[in-house]
Formats: sequence, structure tokens, C-alpha cells
Amino acid sequence: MDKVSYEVVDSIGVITVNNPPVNALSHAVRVGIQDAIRAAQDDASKAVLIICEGRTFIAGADISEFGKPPREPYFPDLFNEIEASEKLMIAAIHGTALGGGFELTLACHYRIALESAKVGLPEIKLGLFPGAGGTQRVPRLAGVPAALDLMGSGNPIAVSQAVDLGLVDKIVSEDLRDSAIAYAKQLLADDAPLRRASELDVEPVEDSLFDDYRTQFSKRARGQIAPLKMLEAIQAATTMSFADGQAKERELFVELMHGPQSTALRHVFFAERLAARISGFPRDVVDRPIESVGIIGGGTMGGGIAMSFANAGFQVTLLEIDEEALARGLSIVDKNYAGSVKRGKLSEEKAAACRGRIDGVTDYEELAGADLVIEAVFEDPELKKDIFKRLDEACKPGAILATNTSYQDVDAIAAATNRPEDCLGMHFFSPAHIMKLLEVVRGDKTADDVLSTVMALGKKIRKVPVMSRVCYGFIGNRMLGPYFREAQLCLIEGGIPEGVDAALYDFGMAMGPISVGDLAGLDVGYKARQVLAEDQRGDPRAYRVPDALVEAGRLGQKSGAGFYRYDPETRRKSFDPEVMEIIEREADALGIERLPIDADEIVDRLIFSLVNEGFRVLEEGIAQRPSDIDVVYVYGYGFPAWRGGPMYYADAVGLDRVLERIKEFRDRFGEENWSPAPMLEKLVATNTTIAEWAASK
Ligand code: T1G
Ligand code: NAD
Repeated sequence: MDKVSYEVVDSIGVITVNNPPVNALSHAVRVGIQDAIRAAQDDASKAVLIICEGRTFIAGADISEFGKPPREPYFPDLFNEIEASEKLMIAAIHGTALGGGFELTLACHYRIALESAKVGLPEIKLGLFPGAGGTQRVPRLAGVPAALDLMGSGNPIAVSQAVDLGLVDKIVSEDLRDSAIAYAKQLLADDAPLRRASELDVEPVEDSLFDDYRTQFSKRARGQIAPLKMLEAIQAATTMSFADGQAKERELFVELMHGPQSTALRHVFFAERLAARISGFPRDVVDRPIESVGIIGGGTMGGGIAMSFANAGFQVTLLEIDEEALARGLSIVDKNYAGSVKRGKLSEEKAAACRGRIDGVTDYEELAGADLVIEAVFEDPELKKDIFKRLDEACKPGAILATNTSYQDVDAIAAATNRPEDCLGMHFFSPAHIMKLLEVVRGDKTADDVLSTVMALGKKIRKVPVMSRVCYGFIGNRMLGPYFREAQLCLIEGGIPEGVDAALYDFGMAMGPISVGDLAGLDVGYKARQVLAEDQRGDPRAYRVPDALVEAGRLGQKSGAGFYRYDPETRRKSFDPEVMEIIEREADALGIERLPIDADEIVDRLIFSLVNEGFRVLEEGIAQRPSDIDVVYVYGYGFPAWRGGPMYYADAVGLDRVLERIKEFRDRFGEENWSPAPMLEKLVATNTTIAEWAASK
């Protein structure tokens, strides 16, 4: 099947792209478009239309071709040829015209779109920027600020907004193909000019505008170079001719394309999509219909989970233990919606519509008809088992029963029912209406259609679903154990909270480990340790300080003080000498001589302990593949996407270097915390990267 076809309809040349699933601008498509344009120049057509089959207009360059030797026609040359056409070139847009797809339309002389369509330049999310003329044409058509906003955020905009910006000329509600042919004929009848964006001038702006955006990007995209290179390319549009500006764009773009950050971000792009697949899964699994959802427990998590489903159009029933708790839970939901409206994330109408889909109840009978029920009560395994027993009695046959537990044994909870095949874990992350990660925990008896249904549902509620098998803490929280252990050890051995946090923050983590502890609440870990016997609590050096803080009433942000003191108004954190006294006292009590510890060592100890545990998670089959671990950490734990995730990062550093460093830590700190994972040793011994191992599976 040709990916590009061409015919003349009623004197209009119609170029149709058909390259499922998203009409990516692959080499074959570029050749097809070039051939068609050249044919059109010499045939009877009076104007030429570019339109796409399938669910969307061209959603960009074919990302799977990146990193391979580029093949002609190159994007800028093809788009310049489109623009140079002596016949009117019109783009007809539906779905999402993104990246190189949108840049192609900007090389056309006119653009028509379905009202439901969106356009955008998401390259920044791949560690790139528009490299096919976008940084030169958008400023000429829509101005510099619009260009900086569109390319800086990478988020698509509705075509109605694009019309306001001068990036789309006409919107129709239906029959795009016929409407576009009629539009082309109207332009001909009106003797419309060959409007070439490259010939337009850029409206001048103050240099200070670029300084403001540079500061903004440095904050918002901390550690990333693409936004600053993008800014440089747009600035070139204000000082250079189109041709020189385009050459500058290409030079900066190619540099990024071959750089480590974009390569890592492209890994995350495909890893996210691969995570949705269950290896070796039967193809004929039929998902169960899900329309109504029940949530048990309206606390920190229950409320956010309810909003995620309501925002995606599902009817939600939130059950709490009593009316008072229910009112408290629903008021949190109302506050969150008011906050989303205030921040402009949701319109007043949309927020009201979503809120309207959430009902509050205290009676289990109200859940009899639910297709799915998610339990999010206190992290107490016995309480959870009781609730699953009650759900087993109350819910209809075929209803899916899920637990949002952070650590507990999903199989043991499922065994409290007579239908363990209908049970699994759905582990959301806080705040649940914002965080994208969803760990889907497959129990021993979880039925295939239950797992498949929930994996697909994860996408529907705009989460990134990753499958985990059952173990204490699943993929993410399990690996977090050694990471937090090392954070506490670095602290008691000689670090200070600000120093440990700064090391990981500068590495690119969204937040340092000490601050994360204060955010989650130091009492959560303390309570979990209190139910364990002393010899089951692990290395005392790793918990004596947080225990001492909790016993001093310092629970973290929720009590105004933890490792830091928090301003009650601004919640801004500050250093607190009282904490250093506690750290030094506990170090003394444990006979530890505190010595300076540098940032590189802190980073290596925390990240390599994470990676080492990641190998164990793979060895035990808890995670299907290494890239799933990367997706879990990028979307659930603030690991910098531009480093690709912990397992990808280990490959980038070199597994031999990682192993060498782990062995060094073993020799210094002991086998108990630092015995290298057998899989790591095997890969180094066979000189195999994680990526090669994964590809061999
Ligand atoms: N290249 C190759 N494959 C792509 C692709 C692309 N651009 N976009 C999607 N796919 C695959 C994806 O891997 C998946 O495959 C299937 O299509 C469905 O995608 C010169 C350099 C369009 C909004 O960044 O944002 O142009 O897993 O599951 O949720 O300046 O895909 O089924 O095998 O995501 O409906 C810029 C990337 C490129 C857009 C649809 N473009 N794509 O979302 O489906 S850089 C982008 C998306 C560029 C120029 C530069 C989304 C989507 P599989 P999906 P979806
Ligand atoms: P929370 O204390 O904020 O809320 C728990 C809610 O459950 C309370 O409102 C309580 O009234 C309600 N509840 C208790 N017993 C009940 C019963 N018998 N019937 C109905 N409702 C009952 O706790 P949370 O932070 O929302 O955590 C809930 C679950 O989610 C826990 O298993 C926790 O481990 C898990 N989790 C928490 C986080 C987090 O960051 N807080 C993240 C992921 C998962």
C-alpha cells in the first residue's frame, strides 16, 4: 500500500497521506509527497491540497528514524519546495498536526482545519525543538512570544486559538476533504496570493523578552539544554534572513538530535508505549466494560482517584466510613477542583461537570452495580482484607476489585474473597489526580481479562500504566527502600539535609530525598517500623534520626517541621539547627565519626542502590522489562526524563563502572547493603548492556 497517493479532483490536486497509526513523516512519506508535488507542478491542477487518512494529520517526524543516517528529501528542503510551489498549497488538518506535521502545514500557503483538531510543536518533550523551519516560520506568522510559548511548553493548542494566532486560516465542522477542495477553489476564485511565511518579516521584540524566557525555561526545564537552544534558534529569526536562520536552526537541531538528553527522552517516549503491553499475553482477551467506579476511603488518595475517573467521564461513587468522614473527603475534592479552576487547568463548567459525576455514600449496597471498586483506606492489611470480604458480598459478579495499597500483599488481600481472579492492585501516586503513573499489580490469580481491562483503563484516565508482580512495595516503593536508606546513611555519616537534597536535586531529581520524606510524612515510616521487631527494622543508622524527629513531634510538612522547618504561610522550608543537634546526638550514640561526604558520592550511593535493586526486581520478574522501571521512576518518582530513568542511566554510565562503584561501596560499607545483583554481574561479565539484554528477550 502506497503511503502517499495523488489525484486531481475537480481541478484540485489532492495529495493523501496514509501511514497508520499517526501518519508519521517517515522517509517513504517524504518521498511520496515530493513526487506528488512535482507531478502537480506540471499537471492540470490549479491548486494542491495535502490531507491525511486515518485518525490524525501528520503527528510529526517518524521518531523511530531518529539517530539513523538522515535520508533525502530532508525536512527543510521538502518544506521549502512546498512553499516555493507556483500553485497554491493548502493543508487540511484533522486530529493532531504535531511537530514536523505542523511545520509542513506552515510551509503551505493556507491552512484549513476541522474544529476538533489541535496543532502543536512537542519536540521539546523529546529534547529537541522544531527542526524543519518551525523556529523561523512561526515567529513570522504568529510573533516571537507565541513561538516561545508554543515551542517552550510543547503542548498542543485548539485550532480556534491557532486562528487567533494567525497559524490557521479556516475552520470547518465536518467533511474536511470536500470543504478543503471548496476552500481551494474559493481561494482561486478570490485570486489569493502565494502567501509564503518565509517572506514575512518578524515583528521586532526587546532582547529582554529572551532573557525572561531564558530564566523561565531554566527553572521549568531544569538541567535541559533543548529549551535554550530553541530560544537561540528563534532569536536567529529576529536577526537573520530566513535562509540563514534556517541554517542556524539546523545546526542547533542536529547537535541536540545526537546528544544524550534527546536520546534519553526518545527512550522514555517509546518505553511509555511499550509499558502498556503485557509480554506473551493472549491476543484474544476481551476487556470487561467499565462505566461506573466505586472508591472506598476518601482520604488523600481516594479523593484524587475519584477525580481521575470523573475527569475522564466515569460515574464515581465514593464510600467513606461515616457521614463526617465523607463530608471531609468531598470537601478535599471540592478544594482540588477549585484549585484547578483557579490555576486555569479546568474551566468552571468542566469542573462542575466532573464534580457532578462523584456521589458520596456510606452504604456498601450503593456499590452493588459498580463495574470496578478501588479500595484506598488506611495501610492496614487486616482492614483491607475485611473490606474485600464486604465487597465480595456486596458487588455484582464480574466486578473488578482493586486495592491502592502501597506495599501490602495483594494476593493475601485477594484471598479474603471468593473471587481472587477478579482482584488486583491499582497503585496510584500522590496527588492521584495529577501524578501520571499507575502501577497495575498482577496477583497470582488475577484473570487475563481483568489485567487487560485495567491496563487499557489506565490510558483512558490519562495515566501511564505499568504492570508489576506482587512483592513488598512492587517496583517503585521496593526500589525506593535502598535509595532512602542511603540518604539517611549519608546524612548520619557526615551530610546535612540541604547537602543530601542538593546533590540529588542537581542530578535532576524533582525533589531531594530528605524533602520527599518530609512531604510524605515521617510518621508513615515510623508507624510501619513500630509494628516490626527491632531486628526486622534493618540498619538502625538508617532510621534512628527520622525516629528521633518523630518522637520530637517533627512529622514533616504536615506538622510544620521535620528535617526542615516550614513557614506556615508560604510552606517555604528552612534550615533548622535543632535537627543537626539530633543528627549529631544519634551519630554519637551509634559511635559514628561524622566526616565530610561529597555530592558525587551521595548521588552514586543513592542512584546505584536504586539500580542494584532494579536488577533484583528484573531477576525476580516483578517488572517485565528494564524500560518499565524507567517509566515508573520518571512518572512516579521525579527521576529526570532527560536521563532516561535509572536503568537507562546505568547503561549510559556503563554497567562495568556501576558494578565497580557498587563493589567499592560493598568493601567500605558491607555486603548487607551492597551485594551486587547477580544479573548486573552477569551482564558485565558478558559485556552486555541492559538494552541489548532487553532486546534479546
Ligand atoms: N513517530 C513514530 N511513531 C509514533 C509517533 C512518531 N512521531 N507518534 C506516535 N507513534 C506511534 C507510537 O509509538 C504508538 O506505537 C502509536 O504510534 C500510537 O501512539 C522535524 C523532529 C500523536 C498524540 O512528538 O504525541 O517532528 O506503541 O500510543 O495516545 O521538527 O503519539 O502502537 O507501536 O501515543 O493516541 C514530533 C508524538 C516528532 C508526537 C497520539 N511529534 N506522538 O497519541 O497514541 S519530532 C511528536 C504523540 C518532529 C520535526 C521534529 C502521540 C499522539 P505503538 P500513541 P495516542
Ligand atoms: P488517608 O489516611 O488519607 O485516608 C484513608 C481514608 O480511609 C480515611 O478518610 C478514612 O476515613 C477511610 N477509611 C478508613 N477505614 C475505612 C472503612 N472501613 N471504610 C471506608 N473508609 C475507611 O490515607 P491515604 O494516604 O489516602 O492512603 C490510602 C491508601 O493508599 C493506603 O493503603 C496507602 O498506603 C495508599 N497510598 C498512599 C499514598 C500517599 O502518598 N498517601 C500513595 C499511594 C498509595
